[in-house]
Amino acid sequence: MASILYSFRRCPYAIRARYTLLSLSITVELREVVLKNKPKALLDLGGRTTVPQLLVGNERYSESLDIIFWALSFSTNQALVSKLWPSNPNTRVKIMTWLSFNDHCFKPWLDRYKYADRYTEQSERYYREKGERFLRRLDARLANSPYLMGEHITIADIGIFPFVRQFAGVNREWFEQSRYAHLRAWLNAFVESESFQIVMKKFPAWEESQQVTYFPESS
Ligand SMILES: N[C@@H](CCC(=O)N[C@@H](CS)C(=O)NCC(=O)O)C(=O)O
Repeated sequence: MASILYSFRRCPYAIRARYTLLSLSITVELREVVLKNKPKALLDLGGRTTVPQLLVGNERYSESLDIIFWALSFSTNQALVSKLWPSNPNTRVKIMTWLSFNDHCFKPWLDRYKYADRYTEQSERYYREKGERFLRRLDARLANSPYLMGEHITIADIGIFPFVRQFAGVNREWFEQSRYAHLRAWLNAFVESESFQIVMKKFPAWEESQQVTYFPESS
């Protein structure tokens, strides 16, 4: 039986999980969730009900990074695994630091920028400028290499690009003329990739009675 992934198409956490699964050619059963109407099967698991969540037999991975690390350990493509998650301890610390900064420092500003009409204490511009601190760092890094850790894509890139995409989408005109040319090129390469088209394919909300849907779909 395939592992089960509860997912939501536009969720940046779910996008990074699906992108990693696809990159490592791991097929799962996809259950597309409507956040306002979560399926009973997900609620019945108890505890966290956020997406993405992966069920592998009796094991449950209820955080996107847990899913990414499960996929890395499950894959038999060692050459690719060692590119996505290099064995060098310094590189690993750097990757985790970037991901942690993204999730804990950048994401809160992204939410405020995206929903500035709900966070009325400050202006949209204020929130954008707070988020830009991260964009500046990313852009400086990408001025010297195509990916955050150098010549090869790692889980730092996969784990961060969906959040930058959301930030860019709040005011596309602003982003397109912003000074972050390296970051734009990096983001565009992801968004225009064939993998991203597969990752973003639309699926109807999952229902218990439906036929199994696989991700990625077999071609
Ligand atoms: N830290 C979690 C965050 C996941 C998360 O917040 N997902 C959002 C969708 S983007 C969600 O499920 N929201 C619904 C809820 O909080 O009930 C992860 O890395 O997977």
